[in-house]
Amino acid sequence: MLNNCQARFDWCVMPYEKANHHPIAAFNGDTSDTIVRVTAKAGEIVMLDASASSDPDADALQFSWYVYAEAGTYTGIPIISNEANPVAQITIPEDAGGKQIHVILQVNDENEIVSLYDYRRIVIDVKQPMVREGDWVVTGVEAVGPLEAWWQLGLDR
Ligand SMILES: [Ca+2]
Repeated sequence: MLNNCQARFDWCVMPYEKANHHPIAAFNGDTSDTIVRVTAKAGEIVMLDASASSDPDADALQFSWYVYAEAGTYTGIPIISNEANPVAQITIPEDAGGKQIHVILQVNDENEIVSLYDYRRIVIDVKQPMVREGDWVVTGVEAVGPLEAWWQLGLDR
């Protein structure tokens, strides 16, 4: 917050090229501010790609990926590899089926005036694995089949 105020003050008293401006965090090439929705299977490794992030001042960028556990419904903390790199990987735990995992991408610039931040939220819906009985796919006591796939209908089609 203090950093933002400092940057706004600089905007008032300095020409554009001498003030710092916010970096733009991109996820899979998307530079909007929308929440990203991803569907994954339990046990899968999901690529997290912020390599298209940029800065209007051409400042160098620092990256941080972390799980926002309080926002999700999965109670554990999934492992993120290369969490300080533009491209990271999250391993979806085997017991996360049917749960939601929220990942935060934080990008900040390396600027001599002040460092500014941009964020993205990636919401991962983990598909519920199911038990196949004959031609029917069963989740808990509720039959929802027959289905072609082992994964619950409607989550990503
Ligand atoms: Ca900047």
